[in-house]
Amino acid sequence: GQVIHLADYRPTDFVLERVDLTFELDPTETKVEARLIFHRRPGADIAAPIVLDGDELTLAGLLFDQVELDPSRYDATPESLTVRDLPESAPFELTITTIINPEANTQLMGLYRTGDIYCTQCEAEGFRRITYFPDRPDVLAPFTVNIIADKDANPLLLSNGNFLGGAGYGPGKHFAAWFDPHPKPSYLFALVAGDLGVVEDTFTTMSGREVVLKIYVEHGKEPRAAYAMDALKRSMKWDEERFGREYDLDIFMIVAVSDFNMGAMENKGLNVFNDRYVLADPETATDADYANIEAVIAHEYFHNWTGNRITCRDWFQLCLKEGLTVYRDQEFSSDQRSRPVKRIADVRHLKSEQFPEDGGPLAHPVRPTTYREINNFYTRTVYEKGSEVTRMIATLIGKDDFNKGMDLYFDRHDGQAVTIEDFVKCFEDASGRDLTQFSLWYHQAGTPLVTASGGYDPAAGTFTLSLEQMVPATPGQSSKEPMHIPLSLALFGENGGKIEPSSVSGAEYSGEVLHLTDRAQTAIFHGIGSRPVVSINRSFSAPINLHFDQSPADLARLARYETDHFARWQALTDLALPNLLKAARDAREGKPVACEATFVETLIAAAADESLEPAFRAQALALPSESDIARELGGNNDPDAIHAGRQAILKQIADAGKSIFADLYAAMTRSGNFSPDAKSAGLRALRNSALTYLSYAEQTPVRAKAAFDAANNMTDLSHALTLLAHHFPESAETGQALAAFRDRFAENALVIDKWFSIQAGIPGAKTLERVRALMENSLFRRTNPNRMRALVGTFAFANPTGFGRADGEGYHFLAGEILEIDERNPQLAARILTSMRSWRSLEPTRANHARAALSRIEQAPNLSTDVRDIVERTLK
Ligand code: BAL
Ligand code: ZN
Repeated sequence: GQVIHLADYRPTDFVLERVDLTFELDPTETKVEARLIFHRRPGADIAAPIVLDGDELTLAGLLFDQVELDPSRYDATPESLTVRDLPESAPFELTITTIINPEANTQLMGLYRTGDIYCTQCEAEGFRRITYFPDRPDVLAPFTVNIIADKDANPLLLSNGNFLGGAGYGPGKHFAAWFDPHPKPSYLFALVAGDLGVVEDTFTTMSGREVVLKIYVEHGKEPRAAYAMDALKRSMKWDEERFGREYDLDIFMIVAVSDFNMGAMENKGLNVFNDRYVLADPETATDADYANIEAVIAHEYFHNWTGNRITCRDWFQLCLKEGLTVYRDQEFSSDQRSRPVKRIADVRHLKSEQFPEDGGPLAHPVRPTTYREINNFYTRTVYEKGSEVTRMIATLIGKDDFNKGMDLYFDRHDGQAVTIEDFVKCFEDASGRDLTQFSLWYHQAGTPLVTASGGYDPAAGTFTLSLEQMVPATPGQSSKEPMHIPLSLALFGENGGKIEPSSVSGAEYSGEVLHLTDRAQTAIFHGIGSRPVVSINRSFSAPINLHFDQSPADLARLARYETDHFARWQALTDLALPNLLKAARDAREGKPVACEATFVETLIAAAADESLEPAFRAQALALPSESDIARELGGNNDPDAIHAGRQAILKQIADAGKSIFADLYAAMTRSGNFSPDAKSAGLRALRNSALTYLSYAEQTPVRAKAAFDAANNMTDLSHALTLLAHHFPESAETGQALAAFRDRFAENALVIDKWFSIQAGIPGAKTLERVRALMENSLFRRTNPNRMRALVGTFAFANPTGFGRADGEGYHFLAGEILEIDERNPQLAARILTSMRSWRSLEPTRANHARAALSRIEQAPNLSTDVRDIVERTLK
């Protein structure tokens, strides 16, 4: 594939007026007839031909204004259809016939089969695998879709928009027609056909229109769609109340399918979901599953305005819809659940997933300027950092102006395909603030490092804070400009209570936000009567690394009385990290590992503090992960030493807090009825956390096995199984529990995914053999992306000691798998391969093995563009 540059963007020469599609569905020979009405864009070159995109297509017929076109006027290849000698300005119609094979479509892009269902995935460039088309997001048109299929096998025939009608169509067949009046780009097209069960409900919008809601799932799974339906209705209501956005069709449909590359897809009026983000009941779904379902249902629904009504001009603008929509779903979940706990979870995720991306060979700006394969840009940076950039706009200009800017965006750009510049302009116009420097967040990759140091002058009553920022070099960007970094900041007294400065000089400080705009800046806080304890980057107001040398005593103070609970958690993390880093170093040198007392005491006090939410306390007890420690260590990393050091610290906390953990575990007895709400989930999380520490202290699997046997919901059951498998892998209890779990859930694919992924995550060098054996298990399905992600993905992404075993066999195993997956599903292969992104920070022996494995992939013949792009960038 060639490199695409943002700078080369040009509007199309032809305007698409209308699309009329007819599908005659057949598993191996589906006939697609596309009637497309175009006219030449005023001002476009009158000699220009029209060039339509294709991907592995064969042209089976071409009419021009209903008449067969002379072959001298067109060229068709699998990748494009070019038609010449077109009218200067009059509209004309092309009728294009293609024959496609859904059964053979293992890429899961375009029209494919999942089980006995026909379904589509068109974002980003899947529509061109269905018919020749101007397959780019700035070409918008209303679509009419006619679907013809066998009636028995496909009682359901679905597409976007409103249902026009249906009828019999010859022996054994029927048809249905759909019309979507909202002009849309092809990536939002969807078609589903087959035999599915349905859950139905209605929602009355704020203007009083009744919308029919339908969630389609496999027959028999209808009860498991109830929570998704509830989340959908709450999302619809929230978008009306928070952003004034109302739904705009008569019907909103969700279809859950089991073979899907992404999490879900926001096709207009017809969302298609990976079934793991729809199906839930207490017996089979964890609290995390429920939270994810709520978030993904909301995310796809919110795209109806941020993505569908206002879409992207080109794929470089992907963060326009994704960053904003992640921000919206995070806000939704914060309002539905606990805001600080949601923020902690989101920041944890950002740091463990996006920071390594931003600090490695795959780093790219939130709004990139080049790509070779757009599928590889559905990244944590575009999504999660994109959300953080939106959040920073709200922090910078304040909530009122942010709301005004959003209203302006919806008013000004409804029905358009726009850019990040258009988006930012709305907030500049709403607030009167110049966001030019701020916009560097879209254009400069890399996580900024802010170094802070403070000094108190009692005589002058001033506190002086010196700040420096540095944005690391990233691929293609060797030198960076200083960014506009909004730092939420507050000063506290040594015994708590906020200290309000009388004035601040040297930096703008308003609404408790300090604006860092220069490379180095000194802010002086005046009128400070006693030594302050400073809290910087509260609520993680900016996605940065902060180096601020605070004493353990001050961190312990913040952990106790910061009014922002996110900042309390941050203080606990900042107390933990030096201990974990030292433990990793000591373990590597064979020295005994010891933990600082302030840290252990503060942590245990937080765990026991009944004034805090249980979910918060559970978050506090979940120490930074091994990959977090690796990132902080920065290089020459030995995963075994990191693991050993962290385990030693956990054991010391467990021993020190044993009686408290025992009390917690006993006190948090299960209530009779399961409820997936956030409060109940928090109680389960804290109880399970106590169980983990107790088991570390006791060093036997007995209590975990008892918890496994007593569990009445999947959260407790899978937690107990994970504890058994990860900490007592060789025990008889673990063997029994794994077997019992498999037998009980063998028929439930989503639960069996957990069974695979728990085992793939067992620390240590032996797990590779287990993973290999599991691939031969009768429950394993190579062709199912969820299953592949559960086993191979978990092993590569979430098992540093197993995947990163010293002899390099883990990396070589992955190389073999990537090449195998790539033949079938390049997108999936490329995604799993990104697990190698931090290979350069390994110690030399492992790094050499990793490089050899990557080179083996790079040198393989017939690599997909997807994998070639990732492997070459990773090695560069
Ligand atoms: N647009 C792809 C799936 C999602 O982000 O919603
Ligand atoms: Zn999205």
